[in-house]
Amino acid sequence: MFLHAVNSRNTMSSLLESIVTVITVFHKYSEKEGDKKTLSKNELKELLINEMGPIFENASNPAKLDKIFMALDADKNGTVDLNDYIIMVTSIIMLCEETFQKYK
Ligand SMILES: [Ca+2]
Ligand SMILES: [Ca+2]
Repeated sequence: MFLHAVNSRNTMSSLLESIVTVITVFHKYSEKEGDKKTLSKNELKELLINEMGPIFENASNPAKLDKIFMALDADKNGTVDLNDYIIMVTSIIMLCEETFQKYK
């Protein structure tokens, strides 16, 4: 059922499609080097710059990237996993909503 929904992307609701995109983007970067299921600092940097440009412009600054990475790596094991990433995406959704309400 779930796989069928994911495979028939063109008939998907925009919310389901967005959820699949969130996961697909994570793997696009997590599979570049080392552990395929986690983001290294380099992989995170590329994801932030390419996919979140306007929000994380400062990710190309090594000191700023260190801070972002440490904040996301809640269990301090040197990698950002899907769970850490989803918490980041959720926080950004909340921020967007706040901004949206402010300027509505
Ligand atoms: Ca990786
Ligand atoms: Ca971690």
